[in-house]
Amino acid sequence: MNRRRRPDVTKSATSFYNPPVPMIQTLRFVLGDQLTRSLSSLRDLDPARDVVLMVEVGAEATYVRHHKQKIAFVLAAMRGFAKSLENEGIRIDYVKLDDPANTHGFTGELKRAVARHKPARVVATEPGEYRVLEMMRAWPRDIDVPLEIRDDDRFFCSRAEFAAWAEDRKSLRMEFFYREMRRKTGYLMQGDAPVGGAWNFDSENRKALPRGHRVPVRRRPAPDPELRGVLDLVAARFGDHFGDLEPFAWATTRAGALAALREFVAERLHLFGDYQDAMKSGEDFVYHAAISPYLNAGLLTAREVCDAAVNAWRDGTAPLNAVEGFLRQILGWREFVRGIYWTRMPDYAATNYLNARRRLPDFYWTGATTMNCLRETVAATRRNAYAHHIQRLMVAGNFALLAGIAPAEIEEWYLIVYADAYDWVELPNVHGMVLHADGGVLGSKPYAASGAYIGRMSDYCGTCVHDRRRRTGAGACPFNFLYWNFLIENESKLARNPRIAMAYRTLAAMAPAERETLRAAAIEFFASLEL
Ligand code: FAD
Ligand code: DLZ
Ligand code: SF4
Repeated sequence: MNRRRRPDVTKSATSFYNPPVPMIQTLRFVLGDQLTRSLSSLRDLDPARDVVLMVEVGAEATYVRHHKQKIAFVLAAMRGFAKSLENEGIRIDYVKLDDPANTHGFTGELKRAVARHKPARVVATEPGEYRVLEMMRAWPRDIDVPLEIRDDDRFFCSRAEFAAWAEDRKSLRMEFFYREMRRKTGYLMQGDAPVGGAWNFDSENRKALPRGHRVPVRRRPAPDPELRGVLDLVAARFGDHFGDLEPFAWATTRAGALAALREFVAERLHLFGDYQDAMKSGEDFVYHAAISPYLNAGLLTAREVCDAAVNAWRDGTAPLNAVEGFLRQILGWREFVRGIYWTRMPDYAATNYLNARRRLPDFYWTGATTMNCLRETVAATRRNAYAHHIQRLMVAGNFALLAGIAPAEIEEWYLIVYADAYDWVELPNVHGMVLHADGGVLGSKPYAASGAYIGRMSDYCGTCVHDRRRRTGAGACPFNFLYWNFLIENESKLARNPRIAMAYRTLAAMAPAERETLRAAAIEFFASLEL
């Protein structure tokens, strides 16, 4: 069949593949975060008899009102992936957002496609979100053909394998899981022992950026031709969503994602470990990889990213502390949070161990706050639909923890604002790592920190109207009195935790009047924000 004659997925406003076509064996439904050629549902594809279904639906952009760049990224990446399959001679049924017949939901679009193609069966890969799995579980009632849901084997650890590892363990700790993953994959292993004689090199890592240090400029990927149309579509339909649409920060094709990975490995990986906790005004990416949207949507696989990092160590272009630190994020944290998500959902999301109830302050959207660290983090988030890990954890997250923001409110914010955010990865990070709302399932302690930490790891405090050295009184850094107030408010739940025992010893040594002053400062602060 002549490939050039195939309809162009970019030009049609409606489904461009028009049945009836006889003998459709399998309809293969691929979701917007499943853009991987080796996806389980595409594996045994027969181009002569199968059709791949991809659908742009309003519900996925609006069930929470995603950042404009996130929507544009997913839609442009979907179109690019469809085109690459089409170039292989695979039949695609691609429903665009502006198709007048679009029902704007996965179930409605699957039903319409089944009616169009009358396939013998439907095959899908399990989704990344519990919400969508619930939908899929109802599909056998909605469609009159057999449905096969396959494992998503793009991860190093399957759901079943994680469940087996977690079973009977009193506590689940990333460190031990990560060591299992190192043994399983052989990454940075010498027989049974870790290369370099240690499982981690954190003592060499986590430095602040030296004054005057210049971070290599992250190149913005050249815009893919597909992207312009998508940007216009998103501006027209979702213009009132949070975030800047342009300049657009992301590649949307596999080639672009691979180029971004190569650039990271060549220019930033060698200092990833040293500066993984560093923050700097105006440096939105520092030495981070900025590849999470690609990994989570499927444009890159976790294995090829880990291979690239480990090869850089083998070639001598990146040191062990950097490569191990980076590997730990992907082989360790990424797999671990997914395992927690799937073994604990749906009950996990409903827990609220610290009984946090306050509403989300408006400045998470507007950036209008005197706290410079938060202003910088929200501004970066708005610009790129990205903030690096320490901004997410120790600035936006730390504030939400200390202020007792209700888990559901801050979790929705994270799900909306980041281009890499899907429930399976966002929820455990926010609910567990940041808020300790799971009571310690994911991490042994909450990451509560005062202004001293932010002062040490960033240059934010230097230009802030608040004084990170002051606990109370005029100009005191809110992170300071909120930190002590947090410990006081949660004393009955946290004081016995050995990992924060030292802070509670300091609190115990504090004069009652000092405690009262800290409480009063926090209460006044909450009142000023109407929280
Ligand atoms: P790098 O710092 O360069 O790390 C490399 C890769 O490691 C990342 O691309 C990512 O795939 C993986 N990784 C690192 N840390 C984690 C982690 N804690 N959990 C899972 N994967 C990790 N990551 C998401 O992909 N989606 C989210 O919605 C998300 N929400 C987060 C919310 C909070 C409150 C926190 C503290 C972290 C969150 N993370 C999330 C994890 C991490 O912050 C991002 O993966 C990272 O910032 C992405 O940028 P990068 O590619 O430059 O990562
Ligand atoms: C995030 C997103 C958006 C904005 N739009 C679509 C879409 O139109 N079609 C689609 O298949 N996927 C989209 N996605 C990604 C889905 O939300 C994601 O695949 C599910 O949440 C399952 O993880
Ligand atoms: Fe943030 Fe406090 Fe530093 Fe200001 S002084 S930037 S509020 S940590």
